[in-house]
Amino acid sequence: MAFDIEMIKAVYARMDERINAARKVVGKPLTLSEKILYSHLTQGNATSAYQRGADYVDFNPDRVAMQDATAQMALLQFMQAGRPKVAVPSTVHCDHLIMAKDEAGKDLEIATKESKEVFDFLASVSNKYGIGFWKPGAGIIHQVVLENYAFPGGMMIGTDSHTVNAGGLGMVAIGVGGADACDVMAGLPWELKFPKLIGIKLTGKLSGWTAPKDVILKVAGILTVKGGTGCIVEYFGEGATAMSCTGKGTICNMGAEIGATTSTFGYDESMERYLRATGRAEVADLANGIKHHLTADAEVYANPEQYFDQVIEINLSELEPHINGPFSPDLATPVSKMKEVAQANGWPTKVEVGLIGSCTNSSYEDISRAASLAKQVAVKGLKTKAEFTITPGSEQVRYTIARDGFIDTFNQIGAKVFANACGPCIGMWNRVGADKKEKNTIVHSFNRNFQARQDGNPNTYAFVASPELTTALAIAGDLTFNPLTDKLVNEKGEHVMLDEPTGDELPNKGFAVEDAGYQAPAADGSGVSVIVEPTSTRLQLLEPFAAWEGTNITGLKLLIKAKGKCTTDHISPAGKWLMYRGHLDNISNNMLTGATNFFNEKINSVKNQLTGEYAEVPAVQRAYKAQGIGSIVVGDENYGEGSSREHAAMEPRHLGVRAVLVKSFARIHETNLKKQGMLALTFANKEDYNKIQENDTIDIVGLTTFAPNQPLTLVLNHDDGSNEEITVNHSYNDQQIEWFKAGGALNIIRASIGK
Ligand code: MIC
Ligand code: SF4
Repeated sequence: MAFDIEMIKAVYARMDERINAARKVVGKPLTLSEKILYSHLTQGNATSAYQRGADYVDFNPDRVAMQDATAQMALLQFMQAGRPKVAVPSTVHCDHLIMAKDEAGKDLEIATKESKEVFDFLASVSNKYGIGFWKPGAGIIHQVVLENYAFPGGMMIGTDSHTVNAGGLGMVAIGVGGADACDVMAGLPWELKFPKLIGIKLTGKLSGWTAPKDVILKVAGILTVKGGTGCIVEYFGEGATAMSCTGKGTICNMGAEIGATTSTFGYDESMERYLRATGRAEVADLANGIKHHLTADAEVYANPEQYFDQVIEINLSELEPHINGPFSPDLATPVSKMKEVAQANGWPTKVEVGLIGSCTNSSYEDISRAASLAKQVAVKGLKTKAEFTITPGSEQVRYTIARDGFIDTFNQIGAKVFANACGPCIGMWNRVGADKKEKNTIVHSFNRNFQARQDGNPNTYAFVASPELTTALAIAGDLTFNPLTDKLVNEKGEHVMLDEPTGDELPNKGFAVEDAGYQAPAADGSGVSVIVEPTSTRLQLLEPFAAWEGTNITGLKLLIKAKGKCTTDHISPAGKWLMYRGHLDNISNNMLTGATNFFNEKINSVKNQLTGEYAEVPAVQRAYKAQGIGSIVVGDENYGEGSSREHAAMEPRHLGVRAVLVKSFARIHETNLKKQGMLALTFANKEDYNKIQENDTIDIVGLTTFAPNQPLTLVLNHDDGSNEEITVNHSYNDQQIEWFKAGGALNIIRASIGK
């Protein structure tokens, strides 16, 4: 039985009217993205067309998903909103807090003990407020959502940047911070700047070694980590329809790595097959009934240049497998060029570990294709050179692949099967020897490979590839091995080639599972109590942030001028810090500890302007806070790229940083800063980054007349007594300015309780 079928019926029932209204105001055929967006307007039927990339629009998403590491903050905020029950179907998934070390069973047992307090908290809040709860071990949020909740034409938000994965089933699914999720669960509209649209036409057909992953690895190479910012990417063409639904999920999933708001595909037979295979024939039947609304109008795909802001065409028949990395997911190298490129860059070529799975690539198809390679190891007399690990995406996938013998096949090449959880992907990997910080290479089928992300070692060169190629490179133990052309030497000294991977899109015998790990909420949760111990180190109830003081903000110390890439992994690292995701004060001790200080090129070492001494970033900021002095953080391009974690915005807010001034922002992080009552500013002239000096005291002028589209002025007071003014831009609309004034969006919801 499908979850929330009545909600899906209601969405489909209104689509015809809403899409017709939209077509009228837009005045031309519609893309799929527009159909979904316009049929989820808070106002109901569209009365005017929105300008892409310019207009802020209120939407009513159909559902909300949260994972354990971000759900804690989201729900701590929701608890303050004064609502008895969530307004839309919502779920919590326990996947980020399980350390991968030995094997699934043992690791899970340890994690459930260690994080008992947090899991109990999430389970009881879910129970109380009507939220579906997926226990530790049930699987990774995005895989569980794809298997159970995603539906063509739907719109959802989730407190994780890879929520976009559900685009594989034709949704518009968007990653957000917890405060946004809190709004939607409280029944408020959700605001988004109407996105621009990128159309990607896939011609030809995937074959041989090339996998869906290679499509997105290639796209990342073309668009870079910033290229999708503010855009929805819509895929279409014969190559798209010929691909599996889960393959589409992989492509959408990693669309987060190009900064895209989300990615999506039109409803087709692959989606129908997947819905039926995952027990949702009813949804497939409903979708078949309104098929034409679940894809773009025919004119759009026939002449995409007229309807999209940018069009890219990729011929899948010619697409080579790619390997992206190290340290950035957009550094794309075709497999045939790796030898040359690795040598030129001095990348270590011995592969130490191959890791497959994660929310990006753990479908039945992925695993069966990887297993077809693992099988060849024994048959061809080979020996696997690297270590090999698997993190299945859900219990349903794990149970089914175990039944079908794939786990046994992997065990024969010495694999470790970790729990159905994020594990190494998010740095929950107790990798032996990582603390020695040796230069080494790993290859994985995950989506992100920022420095130190997987094992905490900044000298680990992590490369991203398809599960098939990851398996082949692990067998070879060599990053430069090209399975399309190269031979391996087996134990007998013979030269052998690996055969192309083969697999099944869906299990022939159907999916199976004994206990999927789902816990339904109480029908009436009013009697359920949620306990947060005041002495807890892992959970802390939130105190409201102070409102704006009503004046210009002056005398801010420069906390750090961050140099180069500053992702959310640099601002609020994960790994060991994940344990404090529910305790704002404790997690604040990781604030910006991964960022590089422009002035001394060191990580986590900034000057305390009060003493002249260098110390760790959180310590310096706490020293300012103790004196009641505010500060400002300066950054480079695409600041806050990566995760949706709002801790990266709440920590500076909590510790007294007032503004973040950068060359450009990643979307989710910019919104998170606004939501928490911070000033998110951009240089009007990017060169002004160079004017910021280490001992600057900075004033923000113009706040008493703070208004949309009106720049503010910053006065840089240098320590030689001189000062200069620079102009800074912002993207606040009227509503967001109210958040700033109230000291955060939540203060506004709080104030409305009882009204
Ligand atoms: C990630 O992939 O970086 C995460 C961990 O899933 C994050 C969420 C988080 O930081 O909790 C994300 O992508 O949003
Ligand atoms: Fe988990 Fe990694 Fe997926 Fe994020 S990207 S949800 S950490 S598996």
